[in-house]
Amino acid sequence: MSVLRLILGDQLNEAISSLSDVDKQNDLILMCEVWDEATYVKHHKKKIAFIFSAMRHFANELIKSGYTVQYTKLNDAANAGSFSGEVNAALDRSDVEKVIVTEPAEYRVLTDMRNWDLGVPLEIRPDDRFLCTHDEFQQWSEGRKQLRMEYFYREMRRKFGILMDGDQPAGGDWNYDSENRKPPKNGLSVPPTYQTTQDTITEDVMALVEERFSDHFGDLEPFHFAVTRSQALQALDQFIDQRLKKFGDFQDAMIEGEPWMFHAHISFYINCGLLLPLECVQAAERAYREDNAPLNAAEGFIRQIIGWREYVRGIYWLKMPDYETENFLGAERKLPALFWGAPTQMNCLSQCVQETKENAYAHHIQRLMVLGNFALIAGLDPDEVNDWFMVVYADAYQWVELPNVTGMILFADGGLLASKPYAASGAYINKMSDYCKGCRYKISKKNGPEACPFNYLYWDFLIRNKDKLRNNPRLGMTYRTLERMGSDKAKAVRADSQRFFDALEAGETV
Ligand code: FAD
Ligand code: DLZ
Ligand code: SF4
Repeated sequence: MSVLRLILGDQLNEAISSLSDVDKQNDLILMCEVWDEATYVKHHKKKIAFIFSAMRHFANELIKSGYTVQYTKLNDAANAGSFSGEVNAALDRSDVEKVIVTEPAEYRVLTDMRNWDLGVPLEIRPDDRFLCTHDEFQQWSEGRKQLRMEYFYREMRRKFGILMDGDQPAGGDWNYDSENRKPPKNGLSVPPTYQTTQDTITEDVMALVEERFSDHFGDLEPFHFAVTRSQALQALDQFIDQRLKKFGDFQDAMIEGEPWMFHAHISFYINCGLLLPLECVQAAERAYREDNAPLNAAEGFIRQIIGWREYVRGIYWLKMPDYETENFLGAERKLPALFWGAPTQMNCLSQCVQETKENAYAHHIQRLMVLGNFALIAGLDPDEVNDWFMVVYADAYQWVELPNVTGMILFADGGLLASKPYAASGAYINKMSDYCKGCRYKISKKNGPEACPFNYLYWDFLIRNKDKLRNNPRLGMTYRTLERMGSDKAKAVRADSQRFFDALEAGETV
């Protein structure tokens, strides 16, 4: 009798809890490419190729290390199409006394798994790649009137002794966010991102994706993601050596034609297991301690991983399943075709969508302050926006995507995750990018057909949602400015926005 250890496509690490007590001689490892997972949303082609290639490479590495692996490829004739079907088929094939799996990262999969009827026990183990357990997050959140990332983040710093000098934060402050906002400057040179050449495993997978997923969004080629742990570690090293120094200063900056900026491009690797969050954080701290990176850069990067990443995951598990249907602002507008690449004259949106289509990646500020900001101020339906963000990025999993969309960009949870909506006029995009220079709209114009749509949609959003947002303490000044706005100006804002929405609904190019 053996134990069957199921490893999912985002659990690709030998340190995964389901393998902690593995018996190499007797136990079976099951990995499977299944239609259900590849299509529950129509993932970007690059994401499917990346996951399948990383899964196949990981299975080969396990085999080389002496494990017995049963691996089902998508096109295998007997592929059952689902996790439960594949586990049942493996149980039919072998003499198994028990199934062990690490807890799936998504609520959808865990709920399904809890209902499996296998005829042998199923043990679901905690996923200890995350630094904060569900219970710890629940305890931290209990009794707090408001949940704020900053306080959670400090707890994580203390708990793991990260960037701490004794019991004090390195440098004396917990957070150097105010030093993370330099606008792009002329002549800023961005190093090329990590690239691998494809091997035959990746080539096979790319052919499979072309054949079976040709109707999915996104460009399959060029494909240069890391697909093994050692490649992902090289990508991390390259970030630490070449980009981290400037990550802090230019974390919020956007430059046309520079999709990668000084970001790390490792979310896809951390989320699927090729990298572990703690090792990424430790690498950044080491660079700071060895004088290879300034504190604002190391702290900014570390905050994203042990702060935001763990915090959004905590909120996800605290609030699911209700979190999926939140729509505090009652937003109902359909997602416009420009999100799928239909032409738009708004240069910032056009650039961000095009880069998303090419790379299955956009950096945080593109997601938050261009794509997300537009979705918020245009009043797009949270379901449609969530679907889009799940489809288009190679790092998308619901546990991290949903809180970022519903909580961070759409304020659809009424302020649970963020203290105020991240709404902004075109002035923010103009300050932090060079997109406006190449735009048909005029950033300096506030109203009329030539005006930047972000300028009037921003005020229209505040007017439309006044009843729900007026009492938000962080919007007090904004609403006082709105109240001082003359009625002619407010009418112009409303008329311009109506004209814009009519054009959008009529399918015109806005
Ligand atoms: P860097 O900017 O270099 O940051 C380093 C790491 O910090 C990232 O790799 C990531 O692991 C973590 N991180 C940074 N910001 C966040 C955040 N807000 N939430 C969670 N982790 C964070 N991230 C995903 O991993 N998957 C998603 O599906 C996803 N959807 C998003 C949707 C929206 C609307 C927004 C605003 C953000 C989303 N993010 C998501 C967070 C963030 O944009 C990406 O993690 C980041 O852009 C990945 O690129 P990077 O590795 O270069 O990140
Ligand atoms: C994202 C993804 C895709 C596209 N396909 C598979 C697959 O065929 N098999 C698999 O084990 N995992 C896949 N994944 C990752 C899963 O969606 C992920 O493990 C679950 O959503 C739990 O987070
Ligand atoms: Fe975007 Fe407005 Fe700037 Fe055009 S002018 S790029 S729409 S912010």
